[in-house]
Amino acid sequence: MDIESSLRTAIERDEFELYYQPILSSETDRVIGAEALIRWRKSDGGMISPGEFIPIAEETGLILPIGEWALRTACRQAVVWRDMGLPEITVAVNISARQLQRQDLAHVTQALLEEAGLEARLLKIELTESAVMADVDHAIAIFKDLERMNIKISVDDFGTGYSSLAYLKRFPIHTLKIDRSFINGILDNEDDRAIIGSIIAMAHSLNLRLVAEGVETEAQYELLGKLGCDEIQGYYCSPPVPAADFVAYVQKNH
Ligand code: G
Ligand code: G
Ligand code: MN
Ligand code: NA
Repeated sequence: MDIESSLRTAIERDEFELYYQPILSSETDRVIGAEALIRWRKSDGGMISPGEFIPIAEETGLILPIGEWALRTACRQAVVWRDMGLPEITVAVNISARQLQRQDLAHVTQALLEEAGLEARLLKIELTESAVMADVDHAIAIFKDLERMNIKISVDDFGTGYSSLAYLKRFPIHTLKIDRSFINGILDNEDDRAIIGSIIAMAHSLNLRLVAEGVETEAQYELLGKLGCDEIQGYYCSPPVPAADFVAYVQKNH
């Protein structure tokens, strides 16, 4: 079977799973969020990475049902964590351009929140800079709907596209996630450090929160905290892990 036909049946066969990567506050060093990242385990046991199948899901439109499954699953998981009495954790779900193009993203999201019984403020929607820029007026309209519903929006992979912070000011967004390509060099490259410093300063002047992605070492973690970065995500803290391991991580780091 080709990957497209296997993808078509993967939801019915329950082959998808969400992993969760912790996001820490640099102020408290505690877990305040999780990014949900989809995993596909085929019936033969083989794992296919999202980097491989998400583009196909986008081309074929299968990202619509898969994306809805991911949103529903993440909302339910957040309710489970809340009801376990874990410290408050915001769950971020990746949404692709194709999902944003739909008129009813806000409605679908509202319905899934209600179905799960999750407060809107505990959900974040992550969109890449390029998905946002693909149709700016439409994105702004959808973001306004989401904002009215009290759902926060993060711009993912920030810095890899062509948008400027001055431009993003038009959008009702809450958080910028600095792409990991900027984090790699901050310790030994003065230019990279200067770029991060100015992104942080400008973002804060626009009242945006900043997350650094791809933080892999303690030295990077410490430096980003000093530079004023609000939240940290990366292998240094933890890779994406199954839900049960995420809970263990939160309990250990609290
Ligand atoms: O998890 P990984 O570490 O391999 O993620 C690879 C890419 O797949 C990332 O760019 C991520 O944004 C994307 N991705 C992971 N899960 C989802 C999802 O549920 N929906 C969408 N649209 N993209 C996802
Ligand atoms: O949605 P986004 O494209 O930001 O997806 C995050 C991707 O980055 C996932 O594929 C995740 O597994 C990966 N990732 C998370 N932390 C790190 C890290 O510290 N280093 C690297 N190289 N990749 C990471
Ligand atoms: Mn993301
Ligand atoms: Na990213």
